[in-house]
Amino acid sequence: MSQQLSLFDAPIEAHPNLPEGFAYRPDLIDVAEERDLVDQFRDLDFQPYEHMGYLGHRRVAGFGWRRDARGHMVETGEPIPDFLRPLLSKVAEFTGLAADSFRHALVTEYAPGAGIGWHRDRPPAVAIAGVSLLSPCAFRLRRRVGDRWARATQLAAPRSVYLMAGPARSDWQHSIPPVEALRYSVTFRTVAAPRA
Ligand SMILES: O=C(O)CCC(=O)C(=O)O
Repeated sequence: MSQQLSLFDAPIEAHPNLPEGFAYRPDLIDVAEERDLVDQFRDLDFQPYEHMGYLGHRRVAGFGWRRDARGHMVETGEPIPDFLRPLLSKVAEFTGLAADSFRHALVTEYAPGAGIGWHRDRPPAVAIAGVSLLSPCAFRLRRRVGDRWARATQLAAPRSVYLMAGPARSDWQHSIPPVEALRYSVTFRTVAAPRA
């Protein structure tokens, strides 16, 4: 029988102040693994993040899926590169999800002063796991409750991993305020769509 759990069986621990479906673990990788990944990023074709004419202050290199001109996610068929596979295995183990259920990988480069505004990752993304590299960030979450915002923040340390699934992905928005020093993230997404 497969050792992998389905998304619905995944052991997702909710911290009292953090949304259901959010999980965090420090030290997913060690300093040498972090350095090797950052070395490999030098060969990636980073592009400025662009969404329907809006240019973000961060650069991205994506695999498996991309956004089309209307902002819809489309499958590209480009495989997740081999150098990200050991990281994906660790992420999969952390989430309890099968590694091959993660079909989108995105490497994001945040120069000092870059962040990401409030948003929710919409379907076809189902679960998002993110690894932080080189510098910490405040990973903020919020959800509308009547006329106020419920809020939570997780400090995402370098080499840590977080998971957003269930309500943390579908009901809560997330954002990262401008970072003080160069930060990379590698986010992996499971996708609710038949393979192209
Ligand atoms: O850099 C991160 O950890 C978050 C990235 C993110 O929110 C996104 O790509 O939608």
